[in-house]
Amino acid sequence: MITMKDVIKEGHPTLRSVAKEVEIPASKEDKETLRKMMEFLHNSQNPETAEKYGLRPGIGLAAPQINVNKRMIAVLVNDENGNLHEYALYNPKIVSHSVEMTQLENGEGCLSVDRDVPGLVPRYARITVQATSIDEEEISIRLKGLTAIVFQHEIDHLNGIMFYDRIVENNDPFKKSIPSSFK
Ligand code: SB7
Ligand code: NI
Repeated sequence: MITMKDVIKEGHPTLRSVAKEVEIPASKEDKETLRKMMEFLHNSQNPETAEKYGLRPGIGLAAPQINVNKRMIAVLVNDENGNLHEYALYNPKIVSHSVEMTQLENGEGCLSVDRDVPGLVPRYARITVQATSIDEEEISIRLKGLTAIVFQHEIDHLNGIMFYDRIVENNDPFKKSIPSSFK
């Protein structure tokens, strides 16, 4: 199973490189990596397993964060309306997005960053993502709110981008933001 010692930290060059496309059909090894990434998210959100293995709770994980430089992400998030979004994907791609932007009220964090980095991270309010699911179905999904933010954070990891690269100081104070109780 994946634990915190498998998660690489800022300063590691893999976090700054562009991950490679996964060849579909995926190899057994790639599929197993993606399955373990999702298992990590479940374990990290379960108070017993999180405590037992010392896991920081995570709502998303990108393969480069476990030093696998391939385009795979796992997302497990309860959105602001109480709906669960669970996705394990190969080669996710944002194919369209809103003009409107959003942000998490209290900024973002990252399992690969062991410090608080304050600041607002502008994200598209709505995105459409195409990807191949772990079951190898071509999917197209429309996302908004917290789920859309998490997807953008994870897809950024595939492109060597960290959340703090996007922090802006001069932000519109009237812009609608998502309360951080949903983080
Ligand atoms: C806040 C947290 C995350 C995404 C967007 C806003 C996920 C944190 C866990 N990760 O480091 C995943 O890359
Ligand atoms: Ni991250």
